[in-house]
Amino acid sequence: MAEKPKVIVTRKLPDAVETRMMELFDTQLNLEDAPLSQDQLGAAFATADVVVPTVTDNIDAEIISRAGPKLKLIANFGVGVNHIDIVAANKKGLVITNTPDVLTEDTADLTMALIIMGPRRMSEGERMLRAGGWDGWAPTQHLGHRINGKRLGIIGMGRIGTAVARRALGFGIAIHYHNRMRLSGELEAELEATYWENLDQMIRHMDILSVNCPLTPDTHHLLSEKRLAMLQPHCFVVNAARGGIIDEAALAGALKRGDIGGAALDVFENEPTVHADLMGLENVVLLPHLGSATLEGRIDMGEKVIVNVKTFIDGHKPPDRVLPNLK
Ligand code: 8YV
Repeated sequence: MAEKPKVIVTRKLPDAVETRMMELFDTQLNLEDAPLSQDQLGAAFATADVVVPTVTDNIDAEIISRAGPKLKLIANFGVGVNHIDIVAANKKGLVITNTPDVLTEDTADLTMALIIMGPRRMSEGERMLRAGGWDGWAPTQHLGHRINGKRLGIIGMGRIGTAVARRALGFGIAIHYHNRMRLSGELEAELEATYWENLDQMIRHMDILSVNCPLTPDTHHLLSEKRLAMLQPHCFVVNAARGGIIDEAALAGALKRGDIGGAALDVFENEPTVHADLMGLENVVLLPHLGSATLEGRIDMGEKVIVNVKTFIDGHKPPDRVLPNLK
């Protein structure tokens, strides 16, 4: 029997996934779940046939330069690959795969929750109650804003953006979107969606904005200070994609000054650090990157990783290959 490939997994994964990986490959697990230092990550790249990283690993050009002769595949556990220098990996001849589709519905559910929680001031209410500050119902107490009938601008209408639109439509929200590519007429009609080719024009008219695009060099600080200044004063900003798509310091400033209505964020520019000003603001919902955090989703993600590794090792094209966006 051929020797099993050495697969190094950088973080603790669900038991079912780890057990299957142990059966199929010569797998090195991280049972303590301590994030790897850059040195440990470099050592993994030097010795493995396959590395299975997550969003918490910073796979920059330096780490990629340390890849040993055996390393051929980076099978990312997660769909976003902004933490991997794809161009450097491609130059080095490394194949990259990710785990699309299986986390779409969970991430869209969480995004929809943020779309409701922010305007309805839910986490504010919970904080008040837990702090012992609730002295009973009152007609004018803690009033939020209705989401039914409002305009939602979705930035990035891929799998997750579309799944968010489907949910929001069910809540009676008007769907608007900006995307590099326009949806098919059929899908646009189904979602009753309005396409804006120009992002600057769209954001000026929205009541709620939801960021659902990947983080790439092109989308870094897409919601810049200048763009945040274009929003209506009651606009809510929702982000369950990647923190770096919004200029977090500029967002904190706009919120602090009351220039916009509020924000509901599941992701941050320098996780796990959150901008100090955001921490102190009441009209901000802050969640610890829970977008795809369901047991079912994590197991499905692990199964995707296994299929990608197995097909690659067996000499076939892995189903979820990520190619560099060459211009
Ligand atoms: C994952 C995510 O938790 O898959 C992604 O891109 O943002 C998250 O939902 C994480 O990335 C796992 O590596």
